[in-house]
Amino acid sequence: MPDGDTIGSCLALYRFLVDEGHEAYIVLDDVIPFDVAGFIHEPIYSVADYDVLKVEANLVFCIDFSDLERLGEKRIPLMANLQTINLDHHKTNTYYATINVVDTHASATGEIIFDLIQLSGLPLKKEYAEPIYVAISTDTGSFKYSNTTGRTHSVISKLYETGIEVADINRTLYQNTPFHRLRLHAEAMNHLELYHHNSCALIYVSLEMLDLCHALPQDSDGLVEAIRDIRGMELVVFLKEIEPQIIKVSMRSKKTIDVSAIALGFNGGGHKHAAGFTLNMSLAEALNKVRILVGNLQ
Ligand SMILES: [Mn+2]
Repeated sequence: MPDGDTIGSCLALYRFLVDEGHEAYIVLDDVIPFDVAGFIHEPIYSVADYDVLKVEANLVFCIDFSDLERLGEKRIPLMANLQTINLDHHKTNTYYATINVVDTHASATGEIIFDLIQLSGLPLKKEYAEPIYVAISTDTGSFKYSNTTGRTHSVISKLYETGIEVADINRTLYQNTPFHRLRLHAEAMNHLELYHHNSCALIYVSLEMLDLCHALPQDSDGLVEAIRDIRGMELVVFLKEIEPQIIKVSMRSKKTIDVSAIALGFNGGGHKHAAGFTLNMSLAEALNKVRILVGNLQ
């Protein structure tokens, strides 16, 4: 699912391009998270919608994703005939585009969008600053994670100068939780498994739990971070049943464990403290696999 950085970066770049007289389309084939939905005032096209439009695009910006597989197989041959620009900050980026602007020191892709607008010499407008703030705030966990740098804060201070309403943005992003989400989190917490003197945790959300709590798949967002935040917790592995044989595994670590290295072993990717991969097996089989993985860690 696209996150605040993906959407914020798309919106800022889109608004900038449109203001500069370009015809642009945001193509995003996924569910929009509830916390960022309120910032979108422009049309978002699914891949199917976009195909119907029959636009003769000559340039595609690939925003905030590390490899083409994330797009789904159908898009790769279509993209092969187009000029592509990859704007990303994941260290697992595969440099798949014609031009690759990959800055692994950027806290968020939003920071890279900010740089591009600055480089253009054109004014930074409030309409770009707001989604860039959303991008950076969400990808840094509200400026708490180790990807937050002095530069991140200096970028944010430039965003303030445009007159963005930060308190309002933060209310929309962080004080807006639907009740069924909390119910789902409580249900998952009842099945929490702890390892290595409570320093590693395994948690999962099954399709059955979603049903029970009348929750949506995206309602599991934030659960893995909440477990990570427990005192003494170093690693959290979260399994999410997407379909009966498709299990998405997300990992979060606090200090020393590099979860992107673990994810790469399963053809996944991500950052040192946040990474994931997919297992094509039943939830029960995936749980057993991950129990062994976590149990063997030191
Ligand atoms: Mn990002």
